Amino acid sequence: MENTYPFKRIENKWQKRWHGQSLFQNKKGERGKEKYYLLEMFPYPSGRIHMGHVRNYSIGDVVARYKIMKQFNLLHPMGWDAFGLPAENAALKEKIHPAKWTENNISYMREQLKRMGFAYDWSREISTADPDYYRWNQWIFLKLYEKGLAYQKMASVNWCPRCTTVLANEQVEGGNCWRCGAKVELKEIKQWFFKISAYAEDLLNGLEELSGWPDKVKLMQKNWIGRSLGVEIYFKIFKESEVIPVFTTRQDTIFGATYLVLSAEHPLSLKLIAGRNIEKKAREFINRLKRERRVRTEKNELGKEGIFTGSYAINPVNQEKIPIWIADYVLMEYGTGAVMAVPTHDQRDFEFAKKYKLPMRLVIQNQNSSLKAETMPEAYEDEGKLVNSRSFSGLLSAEAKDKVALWMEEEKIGKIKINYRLKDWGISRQRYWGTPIPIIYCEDCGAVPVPERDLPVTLPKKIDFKYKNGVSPLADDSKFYFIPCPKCGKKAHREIDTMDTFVDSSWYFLRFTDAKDKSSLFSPDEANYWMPVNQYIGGVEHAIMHLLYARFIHKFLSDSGLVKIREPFSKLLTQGMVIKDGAKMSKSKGNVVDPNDIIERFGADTARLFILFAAPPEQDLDWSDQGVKGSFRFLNRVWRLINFTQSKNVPEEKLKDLSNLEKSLEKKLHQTIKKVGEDIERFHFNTAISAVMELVNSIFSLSFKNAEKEEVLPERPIVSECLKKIVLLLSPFAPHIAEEMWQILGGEEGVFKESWPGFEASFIREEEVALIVQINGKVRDKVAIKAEPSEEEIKEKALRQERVKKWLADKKIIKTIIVPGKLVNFVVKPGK
Ligand code: ANZ
Ligand code: ZN
Repeated sequence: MENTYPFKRIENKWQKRWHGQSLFQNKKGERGKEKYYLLEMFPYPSGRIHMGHVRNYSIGDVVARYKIMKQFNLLHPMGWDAFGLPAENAALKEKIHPAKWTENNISYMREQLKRMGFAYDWSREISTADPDYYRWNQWIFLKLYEKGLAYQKMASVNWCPRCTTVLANEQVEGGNCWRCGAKVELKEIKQWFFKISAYAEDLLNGLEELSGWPDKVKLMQKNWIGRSLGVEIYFKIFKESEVIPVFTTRQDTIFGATYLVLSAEHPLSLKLIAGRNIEKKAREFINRLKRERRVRTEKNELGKEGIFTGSYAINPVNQEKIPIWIADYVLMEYGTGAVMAVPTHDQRDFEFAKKYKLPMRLVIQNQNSSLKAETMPEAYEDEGKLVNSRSFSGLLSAEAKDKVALWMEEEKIGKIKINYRLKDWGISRQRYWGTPIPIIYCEDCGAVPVPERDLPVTLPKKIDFKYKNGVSPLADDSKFYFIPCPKCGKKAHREIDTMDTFVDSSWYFLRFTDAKDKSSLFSPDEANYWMPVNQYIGGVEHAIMHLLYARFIHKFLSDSGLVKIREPFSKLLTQGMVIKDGAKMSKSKGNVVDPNDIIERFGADTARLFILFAAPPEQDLDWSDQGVKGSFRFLNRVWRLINFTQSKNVPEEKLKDLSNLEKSLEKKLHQTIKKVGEDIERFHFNTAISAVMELVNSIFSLSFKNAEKEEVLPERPIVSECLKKIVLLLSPFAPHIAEEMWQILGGEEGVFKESWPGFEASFIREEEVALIVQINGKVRDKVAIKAEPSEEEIKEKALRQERVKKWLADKKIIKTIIVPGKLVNFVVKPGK
C-alpha cells in the first residue's frame, strides 16, 4: 500500500488514553441525564473473538459512542458467559483445568476487544464462573424452589454405554458418542426443572409490549409457547374403570373419532397390553419407540408405525366402541399424551388409518359438499359445515366448537382447556463446569435445599476429569460430596449435577446494573434506575431459548419485588451472519478471517468501518477483502484531507460571504448531519457512512493544486467547518482516527466529550411533502409530491392515483380546489 496513515500508533495511543481516563466508565454523577442501557450479548470465552463477535460489538459500539455524544447517561457493560462444555473438553484433551483454560481465554479475548477499541465500562466486567456471580444463580434456584417453581422429575439423558457417561446433546454425533463412536442410548434419570410453564401466559402476553422487537422473533417465541384452546375429552375404557383424557382443538370433529391413540410412554400403554397374546410384540415396539424417539423426531420420521392394544374405548358422545392403538406420532409431552383420531380431518390420522385399514367417517363438509370419506385423497383439515354429528349437524365449525365445548362441560364428559407447547426448562447437567445445584440429599429428609447462609456452594478446584463410571468428578471429591444434612445433621451428600448455562445468562443484564454487589444479586435501586435494557443486540440463534429464559427469570425476579418493570429488553436487534465464499464463516468450513490479521494489516477502525459499511446489521454480511481495502483507502483519504488542508486553523466564526459553490457545500453539510444521525438511530449504518463519504467528495469541489502539485483545500471557514463535522460524524464508526484528527484540528478535549452536531432546519428543504386528496370533501388518498409543486402538477399527480381513479370512475369533476402544499379537493357529481 502507498503511504498509509499510522493506524498502529494512533489506535494504541487512544486506547491507552480512554482507559486511563476511564472514559466509558459509568459514573453516578451523571444521573441528571437521561439513561441509556445498551447491551450486546456477552460472549462465551472460546479462545479468540471471531468476526461474528466483531460485527455484534461494532454495531453496539456505534450506538454507544453516538449516545455518549447525544449526552445520555450510558451503561455499556461487557462480561463472559464462562461456564460450558468446551472448557471440559479442553480439560480432557489437553489436561488443562477448565478454570485455567477459561481464565486464559478471557484475558486473551479481553485484550482483543480492547484492541477493537470498544467503549465498554470494564469496571462492571463479570464472569459467570466466578463464585461471586454464580452464588446468585444458586440463590435464584432456592427462591424458585421455595415457590414450587424448581422441581425434580424423571427425564432422559444421552448415555454412552462404552464410556459409561452421560453425554451432552453436542457430544452426540449422528446418534453416536463423539469420543468412542458407540451407539448412544437414552437413560431415564431424575433431573431438576424450572417451571417456566407457569409463566406461559405472561410470556405470551408480554410479547405485545415489545414493539421494539423484530416481528420474526416475536412470532418464533409465540409459536414456541404455542397456546391452544381446546377441550380435554374423557374416554372410558371398555369394560374397565379407567378413563383416558385426550386433548383436542377440534371438538367439532368428535363424531368422527374412529379410534384412539396413546403414546408409547403413556402410563396405560403397558397396562392395556398386559396378558394379551400381542404383549411381547407390543412391549418390544414400545421399547423401540422410546429408544428411537429422539432421533426419529429429528428426522421427521414419525407417523408411520403403530400397534393395536386389543382394548377399546367408548366415545362419550355416542357410546361408540373404538379401538385403542399405540403409535409413534403421539407425544407424551404434549396435552395428555393421548389423542382421539379423526382420519377424515387430520392428515396424520388419515395416513395412519389408510395404512392400518381403520374406519373413517366424514363429519365436516366443504362448501360445495363434494367430500366423501371413501374417496378423499387426503384429510380435509379446514373448517366447514358439520355432518353426521346428530344435533350439531348443520352448524359451522367455529360455532360448533363453542357449542360442543359447553355441552361437554355440562355433561361432564369434557373440560375446556388451554394447552401450551412450552415445556418446563430442564436445568440439570451432568457436568463439572457449571453452577452446582444447591441441594443436599439426606436419607431421612430427602432433597434439602442448602441454607442461604451457606452459599455459595463452590466448585472444588482440585478435580480429576475422568468421569469414572459415568459419575461427575464432583462425586469423586469426598470433601465436596459428603456433607451433614442441614435439617437433621445426619450424613448426607450433595447434588452433583450443575446448572444449564442458560441459567447464567438469564439475569446477567440485571447484575450489570450493580455488578460488584457482595450482599445481594443486585440492588433494586440500581436495577430500577437502569432497567429495561434500552437496546439489546445479538444473534438470531438466541431468538428462542436465551430470550425466553431471560424474560422468564426477569419476570420471576420482578414478582419477587426485586425489579419493577416486567420486560427486560425494550428493543432487540438481531444481527445477520458473516458469510464468506457463500457459507457462514466457521472453523469447520475453513473460511474464517481472523480479526487479528485485519487489525494488524489495516487497523481496528478499518475493520469496524468495513463491517458497518458492507451490510445493514440485520442482513448477512458478505466478507470481501476488496471491501476492507476500500474502507482503508477511505480513512486514508480523510486523513490526508485533514493533514494537508490549509484551513485547519481557521478560527471559528459565523459563515458569511459564501460563494455559490460554498453555499451548496454548506447545505450538503447540514443535510448530511441530519441523515447520519437519523440513520444511526435506525441502524442504517451503511447509508450513514456513505453519506459521510459523499460529503468528503463534495469538499473536493473546492480543492486546487498547490505549487507542489498537491491537492489542497482553500483556507476558508466553510472548509474548516466541514472537516470538523466530518470528524464528528465519523467518530462512532472509526473512533481512533477520529480522536487523532480532532486533535489535529485543534480540539482540546477528546472527540467523545463533544456533543453530536446539530443541523439547521432551514437547510433541509423537505424533498417531498404529503398531499391529501379529497373528493367532495372526504379524504380518499394521500400522495407524496415534491415540495412546492405547481397547481398543474398537483392536479395531475392526484388524478394519476389508482384509488382516486376508482372514486372518479363514473363521476364528473365540476370544481377543483387546491390548498397549496396541503390538499386538493375534487368536487364531483355523477355522470361522465
Ligand atoms: C382431534 C383432531 C381432529 C385433531 C382433527 C386435529 C384435527 P395444537 O393445535 O398444536 O394444540 N394432539 C393432541 N395431543 C397430541 C400429542 N400428545 N401428540 C400428538 N398430537 C397431539 O394441536 C392439537 C391437536 O394435536 C389435537 O387436536 C390432537 O389432534 C393433536 F380433525 O384432536 B386433534
Ligand atoms: Zn436429613
